[in-house]
Amino acid sequence: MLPAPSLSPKELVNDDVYIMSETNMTTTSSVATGVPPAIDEPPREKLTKKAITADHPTWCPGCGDFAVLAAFYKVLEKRQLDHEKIVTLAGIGCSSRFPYFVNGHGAHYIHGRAVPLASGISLARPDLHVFLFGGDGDGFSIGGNHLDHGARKNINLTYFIMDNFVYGLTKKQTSPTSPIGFKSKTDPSGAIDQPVNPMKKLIAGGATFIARTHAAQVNHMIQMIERAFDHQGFSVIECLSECVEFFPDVFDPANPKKGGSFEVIQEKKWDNTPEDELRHDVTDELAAYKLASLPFPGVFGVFYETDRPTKNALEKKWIETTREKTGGASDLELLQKTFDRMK
Ligand SMILES: Cc1ncc(C[n+]2csc(CCOP(=O)(O)OP(=O)(O)O)c2C)c(N)n1
Ligand code: SF4
Ligand SMILES: [Mg+2]
Repeated sequence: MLPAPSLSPKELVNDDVYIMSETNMTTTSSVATGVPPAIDEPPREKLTKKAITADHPTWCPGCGDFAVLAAFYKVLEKRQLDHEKIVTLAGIGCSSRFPYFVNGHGAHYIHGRAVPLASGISLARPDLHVFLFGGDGDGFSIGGNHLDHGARKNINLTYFIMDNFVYGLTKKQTSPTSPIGFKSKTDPSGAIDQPVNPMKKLIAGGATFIARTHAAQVNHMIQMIERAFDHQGFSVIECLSECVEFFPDVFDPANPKKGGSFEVIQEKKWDNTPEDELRHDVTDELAAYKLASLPFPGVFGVFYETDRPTKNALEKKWIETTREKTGGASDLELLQKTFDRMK
């Protein structure tokens, strides 16, 4: 048998699993008494940028992803989220290195599989703030199918897709958002396939919050992250984030500092004015689809937002109903009953 870990008295009281081990049965256990132990909460320290910052980002100088990280730090600081409740998850790619640079719970997971991982975490621990980061390849190519299912299930999480129209980490292959004609290692004579339209894909998939932003617009990014975070459900932001190494200048047409124009969606204010007739109703799926059809660089802001029960809420209700039906039997008792039936 492994030696018992050496724990402080406080840890002993708090760690039910440890208390339940055969070598450590104790009457102070919350399991034994059914009464959670009273613990004095130490005063919370302010969540600062220093506290959230982890490793120094390893992106190329000038990469758009730096600005995304800065915007995310700002949101965490502004919202003063409980530090231990912050979870950042990602697949594989330059953009997916994101969790390394955030001091919080997190995982740099399998390419394209971050949505299922995040879904499990969100469902099992609804108290956590689940933030998912990744690239266009990770989200729309290998992970495209998972994206659709996360969206239709309306899992409660915030997904930020850093779209650079290229596979950056693997050094310039055509991505699902690369424009026709883009020359890459996989399309030396220019891409010939119709690119994915992220907004249309997300609307059709059933995401309940869909927005678009640009890494050169930090304030706009912050606004979009906050709106997505406040939304209950599967909220996704596509952010044009330049890969200066393999697809430079591609987002200049939407960058006023580079001669482009950043056109922000004017949302309806419901103020009964004639101007309001022309503003965008974020709950109108067809209107969102029309906005998504505008030629590149298109418009930025919230395309679509709707209220639909999350899988988190539906599953919780289903678990509660089942518990009632089974007379509050424990998980172990239910499992035992299942085994008994199989005898
Ligand atoms: C299963 C699997 N297939 C392929 C790869 C190789 N791979 C790693 S990252 C990547 C594409 C990353 O592109 P994107 O998601 O757009 O991120 P970026 O690097 O552009 O930020 C690919 C194809 C992998 N790691 N795992
Ligand atoms: S290769 Fe492109 S996406 Fe990757 S870190 Fe460098 S600039 Fe950023
Ligand atoms: Mg990419």
